Amino acid sequence: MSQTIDEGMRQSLNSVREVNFDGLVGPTHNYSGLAHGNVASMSHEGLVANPREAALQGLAKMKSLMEAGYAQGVLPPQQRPDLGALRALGFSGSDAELLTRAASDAPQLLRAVCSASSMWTANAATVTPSRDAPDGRVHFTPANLQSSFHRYLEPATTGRVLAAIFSDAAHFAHHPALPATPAFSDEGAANHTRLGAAYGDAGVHLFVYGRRAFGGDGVEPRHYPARQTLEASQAIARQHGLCEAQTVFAQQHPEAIDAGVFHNDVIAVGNGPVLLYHELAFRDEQATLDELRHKMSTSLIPVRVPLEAVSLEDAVASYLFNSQLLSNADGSMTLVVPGECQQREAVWRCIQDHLLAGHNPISDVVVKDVQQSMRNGGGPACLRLRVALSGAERDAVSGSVLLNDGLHGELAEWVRRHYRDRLAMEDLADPQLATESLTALDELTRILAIGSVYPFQLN
Ligand code: SUG
Repeated sequence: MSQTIDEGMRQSLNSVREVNFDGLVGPTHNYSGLAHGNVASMSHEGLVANPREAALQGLAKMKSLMEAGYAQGVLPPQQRPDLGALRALGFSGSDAELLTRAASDAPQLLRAVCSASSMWTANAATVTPSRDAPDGRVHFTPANLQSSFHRYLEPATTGRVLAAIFSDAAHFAHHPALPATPAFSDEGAANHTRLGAAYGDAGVHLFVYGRRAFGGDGVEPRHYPARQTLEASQAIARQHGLCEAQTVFAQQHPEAIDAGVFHNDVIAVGNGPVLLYHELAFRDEQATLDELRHKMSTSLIPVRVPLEAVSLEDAVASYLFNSQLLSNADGSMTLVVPGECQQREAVWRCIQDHLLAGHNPISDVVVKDVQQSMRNGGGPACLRLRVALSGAERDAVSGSVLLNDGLHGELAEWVRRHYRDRLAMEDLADPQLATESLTALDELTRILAIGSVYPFQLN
């Protein structure tokens, strides 16, 4: 009997795969320069965006990874413009009047309520796989994203979307976003890395924070905000039932944040036992590695990129570390990098001479063009939320959100039908854009079969 259970358990653990849930780029994708401390967002303010191209670039990345054998999911964008947010801030009148008034009286607010920032689903939530949680369920906490107004608008809908997709309470547990106040500033999985042997094996959770809310020693960035607090990361670990032996909390290097590294996933990426990171990723590199080694039940494979090989400026401009590191069946790993890595000589050299030629499992580099997203500071890794799921958990996923050829075709056709190929700042006040966007999203919830998740569908 016990042998049967062990065998069943073994099979279930072997069946665990990482599913990358990419955010679909929304119809209002634009360059508003909203993200302070995000060099790409700040420097591309005012550029004319191409939402159609952005969404198709995202879908092309998803399709090619699906075709290469990786499990791929999709998450819908949010309702934008968020007219409810404008009303809550005192604007009134018809929808068209709201937009006109906001455009003339508070253009920054109009920009914020139009942002398509939910595409970066690495910031949607923090996820703990069932293997690590004491109740054997997958745990989710939407990030409160309180450090910027345009992103603070995301968690309510994110929570509904996650609850609609991961609705089976036997497998999935949902927690409320942390209090949206600076002490608990949380940016989700972008500052969380799970390390271990195979996906089905026990993991150690590396939480990276930029500052402490209470009792810090004052060593913090000086120019740009630290978006994640230690207290937020600790609260999420508590919500998910993670104990001390399963967690490592490390401070991000303040110099990196001041150079434009606004999330840990702009300077480090982990997968399985591999941690690919820049010399200036962590304030105390040695202590971070030592604690990981001590707590992991498999040997950590650190892949360190020294400052002399890649400067912080090159790291931020190329997003080398915002790559997806994906496991292959033979134990090797593929690094999915943004096209910008090819344009920086030092970075491309580092990939060839240091990463591919080094003693580590990275055997292959794949280049993806996500330039529309990159110009707002979102690379391949920002665009996806990693959810490790067993076979039974994948079967329990609701809606049509796991990508296949049919769904990809439908989504690409939907984008071509509804999205504009040009969006400038002055277009944000166009009431027609709001109508187009809602029409598209209403149809999308039917394609994805996720029910009503948007405020306009619930009222
Ligand atoms: O929060 N950009 C996002 C980019 C998020 C990238 N995510 C990860 N690193 N995981 C941000 O800074 C710019 C939007 C604008 O300017 O309209 C923006 O929000």
